[in-house]
Amino acid sequence: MLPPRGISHWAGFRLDRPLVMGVINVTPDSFSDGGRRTDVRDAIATGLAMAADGADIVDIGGESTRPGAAAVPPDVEQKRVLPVIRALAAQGLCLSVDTRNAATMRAALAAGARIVNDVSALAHDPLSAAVVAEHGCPAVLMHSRGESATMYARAVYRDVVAEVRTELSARVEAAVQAGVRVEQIAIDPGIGFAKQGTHSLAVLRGLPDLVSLGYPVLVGVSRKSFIGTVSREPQADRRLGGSLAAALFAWMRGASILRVHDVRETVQAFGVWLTLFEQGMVPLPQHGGLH
Ligand code: PMM
Repeated sequence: MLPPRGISHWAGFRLDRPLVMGVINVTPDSFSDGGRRTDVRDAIATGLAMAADGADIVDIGGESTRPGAAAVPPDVEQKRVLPVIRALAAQGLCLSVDTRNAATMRAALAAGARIVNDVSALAHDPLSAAVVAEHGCPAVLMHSRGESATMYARAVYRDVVAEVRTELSARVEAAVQAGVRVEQIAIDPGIGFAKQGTHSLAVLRGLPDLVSLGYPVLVGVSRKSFIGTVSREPQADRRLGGSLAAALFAWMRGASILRVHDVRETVQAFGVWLTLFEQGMVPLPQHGGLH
C-alpha cells in the first residue's frame, strides 16, 4: 500500500496553516456516574468558547487516558459525551470524539461528531475500524503501547522514532485493510503515551520522519508531563508557556494539527508566528512534501 502524497486537506480543512484542536474532557474526578448536569453544561460552554477563540476542531472525551486511569464502561462514557456532542454539533462545531470504543464511536458519529480520535489507533476495540470504514469519517490513529496501567512498563525503545514510525505504519495498514480510506487518516506519535520524557523529546525532534509517511500529523503536547519535567512544574495547568513553545516547535517540525487545552493562547501564538513567518523573519516549517 502506498501512502498518499501531496495531502493538502484533511477532514475538510486546508493544511496550509496550523489546525487547532481544543480538548474537552468530560471526566468528573469526584463522581463516577458521569454526565452530571454541571459537567455537561460546563463542557458545552467551554466548547462554544473554544470555537469563538478559533478552534478548528473540538475534541470530546469521556474516558481519562492518563497513565494509571481506570477504564470507563462505554455506556458511562456515552452518558458523558453524547449530550455535549449533540449540543455543540447543533451549533455547527466540527467535533472529534476521543474514544477507544466502537459503540461510543458509532453513537458519537450519529450524534454529530465528524472525526474519530483513538489513542489506541483502532486497536483496542476489534469493531472500531469497521465503524470508521462504514461511516467514511476521518480518523486520528495515535501511537501507544498497552493500556494506561501498563504503558510505562512498555516505554522501552532502542530507537523511539523508528519504532513509533513502524508501529504506526502497521496500524495504518490494518485500518486500510479494514476499509478506512487513506485520505481520511491522520497519525499521532502519542506524546507521553508509553513514553518517558526523553522519548517524547526525541519524537518531537524526529517528527519529520513521521511526516514523511505522507499523512497529516497531529501532536498533543499541551500540559504533558515532559513539559513539567523540563520546566520543573508539577502542576499541569501551570504549563501554558511550555505548551506553547512545544506546539510551535511541533508545527515547525511538520505537525499539521495541534491538540491543546488553551485555545485562545495557542491561536494567538500561531497568529504572531505566522505574521513573522510571512515577513520572512522565521524559517519555513518542515512540512516535507505535504504542501
Ligand atoms: N492525549 C490525551 C488524550 N487524547 N489524543 C490524541 N490524538 N493525542 C494526544 O496526545 C492525546 C489524545 C491525554 O491528554 P489529556 O488528558 O490532557 O487530554
